[in-house]
Amino acid sequence: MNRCGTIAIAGRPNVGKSTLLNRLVGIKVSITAHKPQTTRHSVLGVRTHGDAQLIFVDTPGIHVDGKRVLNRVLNRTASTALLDVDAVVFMVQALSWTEDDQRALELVNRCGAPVFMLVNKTDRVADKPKLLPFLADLPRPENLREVIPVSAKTGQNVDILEKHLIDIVPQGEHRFDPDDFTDRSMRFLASELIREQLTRFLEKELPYSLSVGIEQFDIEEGLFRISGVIWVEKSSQKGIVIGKQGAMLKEIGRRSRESMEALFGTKVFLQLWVKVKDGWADDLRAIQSLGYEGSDD
Ligand SMILES: Nc1nc2c(ncn2[C@@H]2O[C@H](COP(=O)(O)OP(=O)(O)OP(=O)(O)O)[C@@H](O)[C@H]2O)c(=O)[nH]1
Ligand SMILES: [Mg+2]
Repeated sequence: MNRCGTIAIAGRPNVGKSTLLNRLVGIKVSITAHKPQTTRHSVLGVRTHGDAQLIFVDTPGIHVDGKRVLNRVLNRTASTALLDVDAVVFMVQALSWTEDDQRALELVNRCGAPVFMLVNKTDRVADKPKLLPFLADLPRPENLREVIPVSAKTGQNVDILEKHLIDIVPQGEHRFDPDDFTDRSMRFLASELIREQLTRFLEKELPYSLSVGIEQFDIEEGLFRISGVIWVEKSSQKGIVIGKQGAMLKEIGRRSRESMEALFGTKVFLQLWVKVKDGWADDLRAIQSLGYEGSDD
């Protein structure tokens, strides 16, 4: 009898949820960056271990300061993803507990599924004994099963989590082919890889105001021909994205193309354009038109 379960990965922004998802799945299905709220969609990652299929839902980081519409939509996307799952991986960062962690804990407590609490980035803790009082004082989720110190980056202890999850998934038919690793289209993954490079290069200059659309995705013999539009809020931001004599856009394009070639295993021809869409991060309809799920109530 096969087993199949859905596991949400939740926590405040920047704790390493997407890095963990990619490690659990074995390839990059969700983009990562140092900037908070990098993940904006609930991305599914799938890994099949024999008779047990684990379907992971990466969620946007839960953040208390919900003034901007985009932030509220992201919080809503995260809490919706916690409904109806078989387990929750609640991630926090070693030696750090913030108001956002508290908010994330409240949402995790509402969902009722068993919780595995991961204390991530332990590779950054040089003085390991310091972890002990932190672990002892951590607020405990209601349905806590295990607290596991991990490093999503190095993979340390991620196998322990994986074993626990394989043990608890309920009986059920597999929803994905064993070779599938995500429910997202190549088109979506391509747009995310562009957004990843934009977020990494322009971390300080362009808070939240970027979005990417794919206008062309043609599969030719031995080549993917892709063109993408980078949407910014103001024309001044357009200049920043393009850079001096186009240098920034060229570098972002080169890196995006390389990560697409690595993910798709084929040559990619990539063209990027930058366009201005006025005030989109504050405009719910514009956000929805760019493909974000969720509503703002
Ligand atoms: N040193 C170290 N860095 C990590 C680890 N896990 C993640 N990071 C880094 O932390 C940053 C945030 O990682 P993400 O995986 O994007 O975090 P996230 O929780 O998905 O963030 P949001 O999508 O914004 O909510 C990136 O720069 C990662 O490389 C870890 O175990 N150790
Ligand atoms: Mg993320």
